[in-house]
Amino acid sequence: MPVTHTLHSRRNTGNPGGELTEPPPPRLAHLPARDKLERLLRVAKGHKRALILTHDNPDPDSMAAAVALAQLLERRADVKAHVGYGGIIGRAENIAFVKVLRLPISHVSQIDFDEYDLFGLVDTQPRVGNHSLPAKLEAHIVVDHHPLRQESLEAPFADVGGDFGATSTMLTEYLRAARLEPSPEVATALFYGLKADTRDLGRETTQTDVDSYLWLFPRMDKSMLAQIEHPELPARYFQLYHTAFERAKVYGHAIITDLEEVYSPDMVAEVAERLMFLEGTKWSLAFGTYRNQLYFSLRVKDRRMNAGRLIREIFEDYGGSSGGHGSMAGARLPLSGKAAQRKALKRELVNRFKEAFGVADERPVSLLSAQDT
Ligand SMILES: [Mn+2]
Repeated sequence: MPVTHTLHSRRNTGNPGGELTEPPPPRLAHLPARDKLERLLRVAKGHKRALILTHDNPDPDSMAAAVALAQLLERRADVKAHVGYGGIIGRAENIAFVKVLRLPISHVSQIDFDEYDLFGLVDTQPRVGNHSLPAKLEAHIVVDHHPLRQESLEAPFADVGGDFGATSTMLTEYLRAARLEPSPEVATALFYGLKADTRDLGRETTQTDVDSYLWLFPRMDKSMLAQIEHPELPARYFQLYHTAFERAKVYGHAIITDLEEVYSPDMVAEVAERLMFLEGTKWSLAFGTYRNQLYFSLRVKDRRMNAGRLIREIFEDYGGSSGGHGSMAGARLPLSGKAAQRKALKRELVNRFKEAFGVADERPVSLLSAQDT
């Protein structure tokens, strides 16, 4: 059973008041897939219409997991299910992902929340602040591979914080437990979601991710995958990279770049990821503005450092929302005030990061004039 290793990985530390006479029930994330499936279907059955939401500016892992969950609810719980997202789908790969696989997803502006009686969140959690479920509505179903936030356990069904490199892996486990054959499109979506989140199984990957990858491989469509992975790119993509390289500053083992206005918030993450490839780099930070919000994206190579915790600590003080885990994290902060104030805020935030990277006193070198080591 590929999930058994998670039984030993983490213990439930939630013990409100310390007055429990019997041990708390094991957390869902630690149960075998078949038990989780049974619980999921019990929560869903009897409802009429489900809305599954990804996180905002969704990545392939989020969209694949949402579509797979919707299909699972339709076929096994008899609930009509739709997938919605907030923000925009901006990266060329992600646009191709939705188009090539003809994924049935709609923008929240096209969704009437009153039409639904069951709500799900995937690849995010209720209080993270990066999804578009209105605050007055509660999520019934939460499936996410990011670290558990205790409040998420208040949802009737919360499968959160197991050892999975991708939420797509979790959904693959559910499909297998339900003996549900995914269509080639859904299999391709899950395969690419898993591949992208684990960077080809090379980052924060567990045995369950590998098992899911191998299970999906014969079921997915290779030519569709190729169209997604090698999309045509708009001119502004190259223009953005031009800006990124031109403005990137190297501080010893850290590289930081200010992208100014970006055409899509997920490009901030892509650039942070790309600059991490610079030899000798341990920290990569990129930031940019999109529709009056400031987006930060952080990548970390040092295993002793936790990107998610660091970015949370910094943005907590500014009222922004953030998320992430060991090696990658992101944050978003609404911008107000005049240009000078915004500039000061950015400088302040960058200084906080520089301190955390241990390069506060380092003299910056422009990437374009940096010497090879
Ligand atoms: Mn994910």
